[in-house]
Amino acid sequence: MNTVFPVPLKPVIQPPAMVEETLGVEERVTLKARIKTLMAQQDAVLVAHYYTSADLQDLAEETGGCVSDSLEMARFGHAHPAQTLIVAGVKFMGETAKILNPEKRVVMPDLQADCSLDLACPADEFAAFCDAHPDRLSVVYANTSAAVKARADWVVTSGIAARIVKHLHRQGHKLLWAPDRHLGDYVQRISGADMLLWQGSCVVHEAFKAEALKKLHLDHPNAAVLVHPESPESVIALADVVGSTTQLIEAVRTLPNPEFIVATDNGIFHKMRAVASGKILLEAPTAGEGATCTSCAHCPWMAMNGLRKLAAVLESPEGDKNGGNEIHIEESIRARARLSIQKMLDFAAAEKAGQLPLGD
Ligand code: CIZ
Repeated sequence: MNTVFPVPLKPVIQPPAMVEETLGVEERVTLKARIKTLMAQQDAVLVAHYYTSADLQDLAEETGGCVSDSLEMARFGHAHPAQTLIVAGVKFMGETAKILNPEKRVVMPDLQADCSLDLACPADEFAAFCDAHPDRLSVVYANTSAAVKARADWVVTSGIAARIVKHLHRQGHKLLWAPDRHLGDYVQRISGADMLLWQGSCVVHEAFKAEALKKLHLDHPNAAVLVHPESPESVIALADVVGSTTQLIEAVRTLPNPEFIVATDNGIFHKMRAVASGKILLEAPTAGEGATCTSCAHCPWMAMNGLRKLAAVLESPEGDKNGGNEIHIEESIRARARLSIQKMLDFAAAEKAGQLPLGD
């Protein structure tokens, strides 16, 4: 299988400086109480990603919301009756919530919380990529803008990407993939599909180092190595388990190993500790020979979310363009993006119901 690289390697997007919210005990308690009152008044539910702060994850669970990956965040927000969805995560997650729930108010603690993959794939360049290859179906990762999703045939998350690509490959389709080159390469290797890959990458996963990981594993021979597929191939090659956030959490919960080396955003440790309290969790190294660690296993855009900002958003008048932090998407883009997301949701539902042909 020949994988051609028709687009230049995208420079790794320079992330903003890491500014994490730090709260004293009293301020945390006060903020949480204020946010809970405001949420009840505004008929709001909080959906938080595994990579956000422990405070936001706890608050989501304490208030009947959910902490999950982006696919489950979208599903949960859609099924929940609340009229306001608060999305703690990065911009594409808020956009996905709005795409699926145009009638709801969708707000985020910080609209500047972006994603290096999304930023590395501008909609006009992606459209030109598609136009140059009209014989191929386009499959994009969820970490893209609404406009890119609107141009794509399929949207996938990391948890379902390989299964959808295998399905499309069996149907005889050739594919375009964007924007994560490592995830695309991994999916291509395990599916055997003919894929042209966009050349973006995630600032967090790009930084994991294979040589340093080997050394750490030698010091912890009983540890299972868990790797997110946005990581470089050399790191994936060392994994006992390669999977999405939800799949890696499940591995920590179910595998008998006493220790785990985890190559993904360290925000996930909060949930991992909750599901497997006695186990030792180690961050996969982002330092060592040739290190270019800029994010050091935590996404600086995810870190922009916090309780103070969430309280401020809920306190600002609804519809206030400057303070409301509400997601708005032009209707024609939203409606087209919905179609490509819906294919993924329908595929997942058919899979669950055992309605796909064997092997899909
Ligand atoms: O889809 C998500 O939530 C992301 C960004 C990663 C994952 O593996 O779940």
